[in-house]
This record gives sequence, C-alpha cells and structure tokens, in this order.
Amino acid sequence: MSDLEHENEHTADGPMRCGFVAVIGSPNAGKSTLTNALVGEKVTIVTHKVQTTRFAVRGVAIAGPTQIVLVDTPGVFAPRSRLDKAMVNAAWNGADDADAIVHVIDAGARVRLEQGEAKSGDRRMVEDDERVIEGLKTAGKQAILALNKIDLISRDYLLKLSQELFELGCYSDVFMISAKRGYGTDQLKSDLAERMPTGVWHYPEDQVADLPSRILAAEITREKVYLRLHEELPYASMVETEEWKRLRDGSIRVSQTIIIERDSQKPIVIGKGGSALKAIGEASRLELEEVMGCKVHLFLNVKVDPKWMNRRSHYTNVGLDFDA
Ligand SMILES: Nc1nc2c(ncn2[C@@H]2O[C@H](COP(=O)(O)OP(=O)(O)OP(=O)(O)O)[C@@H](O)[C@H]2O)c(=O)[nH]1
Ligand SMILES: [Mg+2]
Repeated sequence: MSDLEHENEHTADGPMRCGFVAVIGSPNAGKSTLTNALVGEKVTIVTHKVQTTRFAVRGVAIAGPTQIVLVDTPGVFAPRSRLDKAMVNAAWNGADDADAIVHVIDAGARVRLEQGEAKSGDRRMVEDDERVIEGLKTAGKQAILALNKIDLISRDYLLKLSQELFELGCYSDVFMISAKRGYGTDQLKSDLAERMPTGVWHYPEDQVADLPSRILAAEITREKVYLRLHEELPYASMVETEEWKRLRDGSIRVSQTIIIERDSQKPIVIGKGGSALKAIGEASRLELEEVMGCKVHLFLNVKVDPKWMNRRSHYTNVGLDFDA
C-alpha cells in the first residue's frame, strides 16, 4: 500500500491518527512517571533524584484509532556542564518537533513553598518551572499543563494554583493528575489523542518503546545506580553496555561498565566486600529478565574515566548533541 492510501486509512473507530507529544518540565516533576502511565508499561526510568532522564526516550501509547508517541525528555534547568547543556537542549528539541506539548509541574513543591514548608529542591523546582514557562512564551508555543502529584496536596490549593498558572497564558488546558497513582491520566490521554493529526501509525501496534536493547539495558542499570547510591555520584556516572549476546540456550549474556569520574568514587560504587555492586547487578538483572522474558547473565565492571563527560560517542549514541 502506498503512503497516500495509508494516510486515508480508517478503522471502525474513525480515521487513523498518529502524532508526537513532548513531555517537558523541571527535573523530578514526574515526566517519566507520566510517560509510563500513559503507555501503560515502563518504558523510561524513574527515580526520586533530579536529572534521571538524560536523553529523549519514546514511549508509544494507543487510544482507539490513535497512536500517541510520547517523547519523555530530560528536565529543563540551568545547565553547567556539557552534559547538562546537551540534556536541556534535548528537552527543547523534543518540544520543537511535537504535535502537542505537555508541561508537567510538581504541584506539591509549589504548595509546600507557599505554606513555608519547602523541602530541599522545591525552590529550585519552581525556578525551573519558570524557565520552562519563559521558554514556551519565547517560542510562542501553547502547552497542556499537567499539574502533577495532586495526591500530595489539598483540593483548595489545587484550584487556586491551576487558576494562577492558567492565567499566564501559555496553556490551552489544565489537567490535574497524579502520574504515580494514575489519577486523571486517562482523561489526559483521551485529550492528547484528539489532538493528534490523521495519518499512519509510526510503530507496529504491539511496540511500546524503541530504545535499542543495549541502551535500554544500560538505562535499567543506571536506574539501579541512582536508586542505590547517594551523594553526587549518580550524576557523575554513566553505564555502557559492552556485550549483548544471545546464548545457545536462549539466555542473554550482558556485560556492562559503570563509568565514574574519580578513583575516590570506586569504593562507593563497589561497596563493602562488593555489596553495592552486587545489589545493583541483582536488581538490574531481575528487571532485565522481566523485560527480555528470558534468563540474563549480567556482568558489571567499574571503570574510572575522568573525561567520560567529554567523549563524543557517549552523546551521539543516545541522540544527544555533543556541541549543544
Ligand atoms: N507522590 C507522587 N510522586 C510522584 C508522582 N509522579 C511522580 N512522582 C515521583 O517523583 C519522582 C520523580 O519522578 P520522575 O518521573 O523520575 O520525574 P522526571 O520529571 O522524569 O525527572 P527527571 O528525569 O529527573 O527530569 C519519583 O520519585 C516519582 O515516583 C505523583 O503523581 N505523586
Ligand atoms: Mg525523567
């Protein structure tokens, strides 16, 4: 069938639609949690730490005759390092190419600040929200506001907050959601579906993600590094999959390296008697087995590379612009 015939394809529920939705916002606002909730499966990693997502990750949601390609992006913040710049650049690039933009705001952080009960990071979160709002205004773009984490705040505050934000003029709609609990996410999904242009689906109907296995596996291990290790270490580390081999018995052999910047970080990653590395490996292997649906043999190494953040291949491999 030619593309033209595809364009006009109808299903019993109406014309086929497909489009891209960029999910943008401050670090830790819940963008990845929302992406996973809309897809209905975990396609992008989530942690309680800021700057978890480092590059654009696609997840595919289906709503009747519509395929919604969600683009989970890194948070928008004041970049310092080369990696920061590439991440923020990737966030705005996602918004540039999208048919719709969802701006995720952590309602909890705003309310805590207003009530004088701010937790560490809340102030920065709100400053970064402003950065996104400024960016939307400068680009002349309208977004859909997803006021997230409503499970943490009272309804009175929520209505006031949504009104205040709506009056800024850069949002076409406001949805109050809890991405983590799934409140309001179905309504948001239906609304997004209606905004998608008619056209052929970009992905087969059973495909929910499109990261290559090696990168997906590296992300899963990186999530475990973030969850397990404290201090600044997670931000100073990355994970690379070196070997990915299907064995004759159907299992997969995966070798990965956790790359850190300094020798002094090595004992932290390895832990007493190797305990930290073992726990990271165990957690990652279990998830990999679930995702791959087979036995996985995972081997983790730790390598010190003070210059990893300045190596071009680490950026280009995941679609980041090294020169951003
Ligand atoms: N209580 C509550 N927590 C949430 C909700 N949505 C997300 N979170 C939590 O917020 C934290 C950050 O979630 P992420 O989805 O990783 O946030 P993100 O915006 O993708 O963050 P970065 O990738 O770092 O930019 C995690 O601990 C989530 O469990 C929510 O609706 N309610
Ligand atoms: Mg994220």
